[in-house]
Amino acid sequence: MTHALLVIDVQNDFCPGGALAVAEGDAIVPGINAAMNDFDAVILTQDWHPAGHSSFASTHEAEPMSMMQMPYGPQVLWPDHCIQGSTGAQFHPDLTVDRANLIIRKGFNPEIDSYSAFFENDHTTPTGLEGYLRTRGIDRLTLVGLATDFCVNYSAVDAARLGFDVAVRLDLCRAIDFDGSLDAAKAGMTAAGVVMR
Ligand code: VGL
Ligand code: ZN
Repeated sequence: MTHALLVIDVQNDFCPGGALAVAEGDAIVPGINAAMNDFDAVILTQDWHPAGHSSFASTHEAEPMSMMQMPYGPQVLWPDHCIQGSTGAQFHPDLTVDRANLIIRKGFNPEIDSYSAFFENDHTTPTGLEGYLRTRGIDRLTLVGLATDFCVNYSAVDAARLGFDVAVRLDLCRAIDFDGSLDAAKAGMTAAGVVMR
């Protein structure tokens, strides 16, 4: 099997001091760097929103972390984060970005959020990652990164549904854990056939 490491959103805004900080988000960076040597390919994702993105609470003059009904379903409204070209959108400075074969950006469509590395939140619009993996003969994925309960979760479930062999290294992930989201994510990943270790 050809095995890729998929590193989800290890960006400044998801680390302590960032706009949507995940507790200990930076603590996983050394372990991720070390793990990169064990894979046939390394792929990084980068959350990459335009200013005024529809997933931002400020766009709707709403409270951050409130919910909004979008044409594609319910959406959490986040603080402004990972704005294209900003320092917050850059990878954590200690992440070994040079080792990446591919960097895939997501969330650039102003009208649709994109938690998953494979599809936007309408579950239909592809990012192109599936084609990259298939054409390179990659059939096995290990996911690490931020946040366990949102972008790692959505990416892992989509990958499993697409037929990839999927594992999540929970020790190399950290969660937002908002309103039961971590427990729900673990249950969803288990149901989809994702192995967590
Ligand atoms: C993420 C919320 C909003 C993530 C991205 O990377 O998990 N969460 N945008
Ligand atoms: Zn985002």
